[in-house]
Amino acid sequence: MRRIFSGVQPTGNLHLGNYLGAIRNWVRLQSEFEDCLFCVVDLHAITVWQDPGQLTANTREVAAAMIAAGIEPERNIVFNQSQVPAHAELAWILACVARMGWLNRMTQFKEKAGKDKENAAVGLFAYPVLMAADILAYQATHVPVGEDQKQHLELARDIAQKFNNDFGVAFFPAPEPLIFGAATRVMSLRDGTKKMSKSEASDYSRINMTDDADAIAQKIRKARTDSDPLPTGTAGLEGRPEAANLIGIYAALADTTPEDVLARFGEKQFSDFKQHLAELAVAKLGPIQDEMRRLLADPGHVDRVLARGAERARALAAPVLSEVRRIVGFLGPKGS
Ligand code: AQP
Repeated sequence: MRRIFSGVQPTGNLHLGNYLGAIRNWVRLQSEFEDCLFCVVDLHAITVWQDPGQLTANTREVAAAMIAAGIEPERNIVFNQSQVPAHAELAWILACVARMGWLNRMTQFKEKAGKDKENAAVGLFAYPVLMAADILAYQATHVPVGEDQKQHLELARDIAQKFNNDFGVAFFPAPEPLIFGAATRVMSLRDGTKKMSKSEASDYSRINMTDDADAIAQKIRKARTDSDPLPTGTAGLEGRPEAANLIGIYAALADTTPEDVLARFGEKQFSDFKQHLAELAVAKLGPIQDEMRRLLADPGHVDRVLARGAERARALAAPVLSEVRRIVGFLGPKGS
């Protein structure tokens, strides 16, 4: 059995990096795998403060973006994490398997907690354990992610293996990362060495999935670049992170390679290229945004899709959790 699990946090400002690095790849994978679970990971979102009303709205927005991008909720399991208690239950058990030293090495915690580590939520530190539980609760075999999640996925593999070793079972498969596509790491429009991120303070650093055509064009026009014209080959992008990022975004949106983009725009000025990039971004994102708006006008429908997905997810996770409880030695009614 080949089963996919992947998620996006409903932390607001869903952006082009989330789309190109994750959601668009899921659309392609849904026809290649028997089972796909696509999750709005709201339990992960609250590892940093979320306004409750905003969290609800952001959860619907991420679900709408997935569906608008082409994920079919009838064919896949689309749900929000908190509706399936198995995630939190398994996370606790796995937190007792994972080692502090392993989590201490996670770079995302260091980045997000910053200098004020003492004041970070315990949940932020334990985030990768919950991510392991998300995947293992369904015995998922493949996890499509962007580059930034690679380390967390390696940890999920280590946790799965340690659980199997500790209890002398061959229960959890080691989940494989699927990192593919032309945009595994979309960078900030303000700094080509930082990834495009929801939590970056400057809105000009990212293209949000809710930005209108004017905002997209303005952000691309204002995107940081150097003063040289575009090179004619990818070797000329060396040491030019902002140029490399914009070329990469164009290539990903046009479904082509950076070489092809440079064959067309090499020696041109950024002003000219940016205009083409803005037109392409608007043409590709516009229909998705229209569909998102249509879906969000009927929140009851989105909520029903998530509720139905959660019901199916609970049914898949139930036998896995039941077996985990038996393996660990928890007493309970047979078959619970
Ligand atoms: N810049 C990016 N380029 C490519 N892929 C990306 N992803 C995130 N940023 C980029 C991928 O999107 C999926 C969902 O990410 P997430 O919602 O779990 O949040 P994150 O990885 O922590 O990324 P964000 O959007 O930057 O949020 P904040 O600012 O809150 O950290 C994942 O598959 C991720 O790889």
